[in-house]
Amino acid sequence: MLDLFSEEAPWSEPLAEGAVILRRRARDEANTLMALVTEIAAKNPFYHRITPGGHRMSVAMTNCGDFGWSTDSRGYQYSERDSMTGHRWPGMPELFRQMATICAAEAGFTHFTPDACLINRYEPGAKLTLHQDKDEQDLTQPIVSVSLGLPAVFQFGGFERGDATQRVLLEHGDIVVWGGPSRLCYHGILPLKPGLHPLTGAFRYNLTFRRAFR
Ligand code: MD3
Ligand code: FE
Repeated sequence: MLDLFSEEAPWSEPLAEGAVILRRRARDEANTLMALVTEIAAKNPFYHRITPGGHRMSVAMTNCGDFGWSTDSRGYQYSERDSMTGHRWPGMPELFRQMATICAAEAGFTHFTPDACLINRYEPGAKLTLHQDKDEQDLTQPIVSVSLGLPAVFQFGGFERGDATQRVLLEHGDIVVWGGPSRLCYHGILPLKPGLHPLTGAFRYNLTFRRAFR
């Protein structure tokens, strides 16, 4: 018999001090979110950017919102325009803004209003080496991350690059809110395993909602 209620409801898992995974929290919105990502990418395509060290990133990126994060020969920065195109970033869809604010509040961070959304696209083999996110002005503001499509192994450690790391699988629809002390933890993504997802095909997408400037 057709059972419309067989899917598990979202659940939450504490991950570290100030960090919580809202499992499958974006599952119902995933189709709409992906359609919006496609619209954004039609205006401002995904690029593999070149880091100041001259390396081509295996993750392709675009942004939406008042500011976008990118890297080029000059460094890493938030800017109002894409230095590749000279254009302003596409606006942040209302659904993005609302989900980020609501999920931050569910994790205990009230009044979070993102001004930037970085969209990462992973293809098989793409990875993000251990790093900290500290290009934002106010590090007391959380970051909300939404994973869509193929699963990836997320790695997170401590406040020093050499600290022990834990591994967590991030799957389609998972949202993670990073605030408090966890905001400055080193983290990364292991090389993506090839696969086919019904919504995203051969890719994994990750949306991170950020407050870049006060
Ligand atoms: C922990 N993105 O864009 S999302 C990034 O899946 C980034 O694309 C990964 O790391 C991705 O900077 C991981 C989870 C995440 C995002 C931001 C964080 C974890 C975080 C900021 C601080 C601490
Ligand atoms: Fe990061």
